[in-house]
Amino acid sequence: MKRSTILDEAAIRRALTRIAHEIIERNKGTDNVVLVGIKTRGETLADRLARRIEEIEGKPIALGNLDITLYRDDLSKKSLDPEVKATELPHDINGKTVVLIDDVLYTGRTVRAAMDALVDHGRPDYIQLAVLIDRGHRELPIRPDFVGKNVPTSKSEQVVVRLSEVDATDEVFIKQQ
Ligand code: 3GP
Ligand code: 5GP
Ligand code: MG
Repeated sequence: MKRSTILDEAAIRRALTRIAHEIIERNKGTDNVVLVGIKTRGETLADRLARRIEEIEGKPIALGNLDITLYRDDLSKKSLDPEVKATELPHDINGKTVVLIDDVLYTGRTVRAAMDALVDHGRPDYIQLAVLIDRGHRELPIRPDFVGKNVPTSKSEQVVVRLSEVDATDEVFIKQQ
């Protein structure tokens, strides 16, 4: 397997610290902000961002998550539509700014499904998108507001995201299938 590292542990930490500052700055604080992670690794990233933002701002931030699966039995057919499974949105999102968080942005179909689920739940004033990696190949007019790293990929490559809470290590690398 050919493998090339994109982000190591320190680089992931720095990217998340920068994104935390960007979210605070863009929204002039976080009083009206709800972070919503897309499971599984987006949820982990949302937890980390929430902790970082709370350290910086000195007060708690609203946090939720969405569980989205794809209507497919393999990951090679990229264009099938994702389905929203379970949702934990403990906070009222009406009139709020929701920041969706995912590990990798690819076709954009997962984010579209997440936005559908959000608007069923309430009417946020704004929805923003934060991703650790944007690997390109969008199939919908969706773009991230906050990006850890833009990584041009070929469709045959896979971006592997390892986060210590789930995988016992922090690393992002590209795997050639
Ligand atoms: P994660 O969100 O826990 O990281 O989509 C289900 C899981 O498979 C996701 O796990 C996602 O990261 C991972 N995955 C890896 N490569 C792909 C891919 O090319 N497409 C999709 N949809 N998921 C992928
Ligand atoms: P989408 O194609 O809808 O933008 O992405 C679908 C889901 O799969 C998202 O949760 C996204 O994070 C994940 N995903 C897509 N491509 C990759 C990839 O190459 N690596 C990883 N780790 N996740 C991916
Ligand atoms: Mg993901």
